[in-house]
Amino acid sequence: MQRKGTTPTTLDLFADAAPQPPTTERIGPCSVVLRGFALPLLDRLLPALEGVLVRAPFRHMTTPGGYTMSVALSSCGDVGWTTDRNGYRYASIDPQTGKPWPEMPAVFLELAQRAADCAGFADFVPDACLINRYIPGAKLALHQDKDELDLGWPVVSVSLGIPAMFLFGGHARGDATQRVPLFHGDVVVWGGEDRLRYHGVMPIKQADHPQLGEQRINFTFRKAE
Ligand code: MD3
Ligand code: FE
Repeated sequence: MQRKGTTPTTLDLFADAAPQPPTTERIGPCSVVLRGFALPLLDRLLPALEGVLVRAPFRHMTTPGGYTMSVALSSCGDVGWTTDRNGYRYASIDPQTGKPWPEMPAVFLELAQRAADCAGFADFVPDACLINRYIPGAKLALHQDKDELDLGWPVVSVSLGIPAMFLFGGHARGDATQRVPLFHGDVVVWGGEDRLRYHGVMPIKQADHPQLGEQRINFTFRKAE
């Protein structure tokens, strides 16, 4: 990252400096990063998140292959995403509590819709919000998201807490990946031809965030049904 009027350096000495104005970066034909887009809503987002997590606490799910995910998950909305030995699916009942997933807080919906609008996807009404928690060392292997019924809708993701290096691949697992750093408050919208691209998250580096501590929380908004 470089700033006008400063000499380019490889080491960004201003990484923790005052917030920068919002910027939009295109990372694919139908994908944009909206830097800092969630920051103005943070005072409403964090209490809403706490409310969801009281009803649907983070848990480490098992993949169909028998591995325990290093990322802890929760969900809110009409349906939540779950995985176990039987496979991946969206379900209206949280298998851990036996109750419906918590309602999607209004501020979550507002953020997802505003971001989708900015990226050119009007009328996005997500019915699911997956909440991922990464602690240092946690990672997400390259995968595609294709459990949603209508892949014409985008996915909107919101990053909070310590940074992550997002891996953005192609349509085949072996395709080259580009690295996209994601920071507290960044929102990304993926749609169109990018919707089925492989993606993942590199192991999270040790760091401490003033508000969220040693963790990264990521929301992904989807229209699943
Ligand atoms: C690109 N989460 O929950 S968000 C996931 O940072 C997931 O927690 C990552 O991948 C995370 O499935 C990345 C970014 C993301 C989400 C869905 C996508 C990127 C995507 C779907 C298609 C293409
Ligand atoms: Fe994904």
